[in-house]
Amino acid sequence: MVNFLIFGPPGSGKGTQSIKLAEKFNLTHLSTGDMLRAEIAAGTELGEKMSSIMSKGQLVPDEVVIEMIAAKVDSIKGSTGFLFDGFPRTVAQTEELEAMLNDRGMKIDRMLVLEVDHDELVRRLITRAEISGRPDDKDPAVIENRIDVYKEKTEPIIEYCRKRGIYQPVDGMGTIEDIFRRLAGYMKKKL
Ligand code: B4P
Repeated sequence: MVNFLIFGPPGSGKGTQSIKLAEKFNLTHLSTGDMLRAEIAAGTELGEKMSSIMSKGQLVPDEVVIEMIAAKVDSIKGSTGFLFDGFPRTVAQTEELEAMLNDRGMKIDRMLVLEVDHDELVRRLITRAEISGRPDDKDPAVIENRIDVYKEKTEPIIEYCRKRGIYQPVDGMGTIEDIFRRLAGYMKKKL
């Protein structure tokens, strides 16, 4: 099995590219953002609790996403590899993911980091708000907060992965197809 992290600030194209890459390389796509939004849509108790945190652009507690991911990984049989999208978001989540994968005879093989200019991130999210109606995309102040949270809590994972020799920066500017080709090129080298 080969496991990838797709990484980058809000609006960098993680979700967009993960869907295409998972299909091309026959990987299991796991997005914690999608899982949390599914809980909200289903009106579960967990979803209700997480909804206000997410609409403010904050991170939900580490233990919530770790539990969700572990249950999902264990429920999937016969996968050729996982593509983790939007997870991990903190160094603590990264340590937990590594431990969880190691326990199951796996590891993180590559971290692909989408690099996108600040103004382009904001533009993409504001555009998405018109279609998705996502509360965390509508308000420019919430978008800025999400970018700040990324810098403070999520970006330190890059240094953690760099030390392990699995960090791969990728130019995330340009068309969806151009970026897809770049990412696929790096992934092919590991598969
Ligand atoms: P996510 O669902 O992960 O949302 P995101 O950061 O906005 O990225 P997403 O993948 O959706 O967007 P993309 O860049 O593809 O997280 C949402 C919230 O959930 C978080 O704020 C947090 O509260 C919570 N959460 C999730 N995981 C968590 C965790 N592990 N720990 C704690 N909390 C967690 O795309 C954005 C837009 O740009 C799209 O409309 C797309 O069409 C467009 N786009 C993409 N590429 C483009 C391109 N090249 N050109 C033009 N537009 C493009």
